[in-house]
Amino acid sequence: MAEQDTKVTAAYSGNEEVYPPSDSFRSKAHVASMEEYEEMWQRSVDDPESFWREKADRIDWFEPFETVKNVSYEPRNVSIKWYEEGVLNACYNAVDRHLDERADQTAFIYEPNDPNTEEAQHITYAELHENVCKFANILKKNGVKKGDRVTIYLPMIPAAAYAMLACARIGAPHSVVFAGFSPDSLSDRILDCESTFLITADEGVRATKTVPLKENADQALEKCPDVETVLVVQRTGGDIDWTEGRDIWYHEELSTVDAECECEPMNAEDPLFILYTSGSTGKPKGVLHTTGGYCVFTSLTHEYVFDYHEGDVFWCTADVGWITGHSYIVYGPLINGATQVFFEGTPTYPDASRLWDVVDKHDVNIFYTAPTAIRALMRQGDEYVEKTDRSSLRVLGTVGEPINPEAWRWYYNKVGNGKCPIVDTWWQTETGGIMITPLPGAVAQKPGAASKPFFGIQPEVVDNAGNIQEGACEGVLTIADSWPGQMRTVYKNHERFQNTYFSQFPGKYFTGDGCRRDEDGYYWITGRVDDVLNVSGHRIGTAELESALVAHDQVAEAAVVGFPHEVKGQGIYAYVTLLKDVDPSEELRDELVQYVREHIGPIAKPDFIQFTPSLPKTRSGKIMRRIIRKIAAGEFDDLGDTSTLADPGVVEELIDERKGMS
Ligand code: 6R9
Repeated sequence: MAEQDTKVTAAYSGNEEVYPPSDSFRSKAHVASMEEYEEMWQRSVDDPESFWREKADRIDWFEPFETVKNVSYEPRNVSIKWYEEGVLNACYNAVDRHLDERADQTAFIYEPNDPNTEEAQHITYAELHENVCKFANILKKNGVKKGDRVTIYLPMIPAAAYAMLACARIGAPHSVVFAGFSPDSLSDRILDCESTFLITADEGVRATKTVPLKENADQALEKCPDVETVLVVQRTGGDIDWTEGRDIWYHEELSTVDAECECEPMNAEDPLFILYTSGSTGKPKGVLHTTGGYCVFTSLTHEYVFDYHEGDVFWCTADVGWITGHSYIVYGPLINGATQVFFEGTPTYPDASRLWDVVDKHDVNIFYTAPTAIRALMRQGDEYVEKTDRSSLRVLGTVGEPINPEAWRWYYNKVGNGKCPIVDTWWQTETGGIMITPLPGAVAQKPGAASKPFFGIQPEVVDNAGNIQEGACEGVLTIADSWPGQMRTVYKNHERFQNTYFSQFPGKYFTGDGCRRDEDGYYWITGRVDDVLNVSGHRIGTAELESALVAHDQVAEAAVVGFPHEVKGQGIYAYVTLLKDVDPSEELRDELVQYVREHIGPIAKPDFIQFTPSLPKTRSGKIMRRIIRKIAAGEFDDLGDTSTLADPGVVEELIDERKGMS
């Protein structure tokens, strides 16, 4: 297939590359022109009530709502409610309501880790229903009731989706903890949401390795005396320890329960789940999402943003441990009755063709992944892509971090053969669903730009003082009004919710991201403006990393910053000051890397540790992060004003040490 010409059309300013949707794509798209998009967007923000009332029809309600929206962004009194009198069940919408028409349609194609030893499995909507009902009955039989929080620590196996949907079915909010997190991270999350029920597996598998999930869980539970039951799913059959009276096997329980289970009627504003995410300070926050608005928003964005049509095979490569997996593997696509690939594997196992082999094997039409995966595959060489067919692909998507234009072009030309629009979707755990993205049939794409707001979303760029910027500008990204998928609170800490998101710029939701808006009104996300790193699309707070490091008994002080990393986007750079009588050594460096890995998880492993006798600080004792960020990036020339430092000599020392390292 020929590569489509890069066009710079007269309608767009500047010399940037612009990739308009092709006529053939537009002819079948839900939204087929810029005019149509703009008209719909305008209507959605001029009269949000009628827009969101109409869109709520897409889901099934047991009892109708009256009020569409009841929101206050008043900084000390934030309250967000959508469809507040409505009664529904998220699992009913994702599963049961499809049974009349699509009982035999595949819901999930489970593609296991190793394609050479295990077959893909097709799970129909009828089978999904049976599995979820049985799972829900296991939870009920073991004492889980509406409102109880259930922690899920599972690999990417179908039971993870059954577990989430079973919780939704009985009205028990789930808290999924990514299976790559350490025992400490798991116990923190269990304790914070006071869960007494944990679901895990014996082991997970990733490429050629196994992950000792049950062992991690056992370790975590030493700190969680209130956990009464651990339901264990067998994945590998590996040896595990067993605590009688607490641990139960999923496969044994299955034969004791029946395959019918009523869906609990839930209020639109009842919690659906809690998902922890890193903030700029302290421990991760329990982001709480509720039922009605989340179902409307995830299913609507799934349909429009990916131009999803009946019969499409959709594949989001995320893990259900992240928000992307919640919204675009479990809830959004299932509510739309989609067929999806559910992928346990990794992009480079057995080799770097794996993703494209799976695309061919299951005729995937819509493919959604992270820039870090694209960059990693790009480095392996074109031959791994070129030897595959990929002609089934129609739309490509990215999420999690900005995509650099070079990786964008490779994705567009090599993976998509120059014929698939790329939707660069900006959103957050907190937003529940996609907020800024080019709609693929309507909005011409610019490599690296998240582009235009979704319906109902009103981005506002402000300066640090909160002044709204007009036209082409750069500043902090805020959102002016609420949308149905928005988080409702930080679990058990509404104060933190208000302080984090609504206090900086009163009357607006503060995203924590910086952005630029160009002459065409396109949004370009420039990265976090707070102390949160984005490593391979995963958010990690520098405060969490620093407290893990200082917990080590030879460390006096630590400061962590991000630095540009070719594959991960951002890497982790830690400055460590040791206690007075401790000498720096390679062994200690390795030990600290390992220490952080064990305390948070492999994704948090520092790439560099620089030992330093002291850190640049202001006279009031604040670490000058601007300076240590530049030094970590190897940018020594333009350090800006260092006159406020307590001891400017420290900077020279840091630079010399840094130069000695690479
Ligand atoms: C969905 C998800 C959110 C943070 C967000 C931003 C970054 C996400 C992006 C992007 C540039 C995109 N981010 N998508 N930056 N372009 N298309 O990733 O949620 O894990 O909460 O991360 O990720 O910095 O604030 P989450």
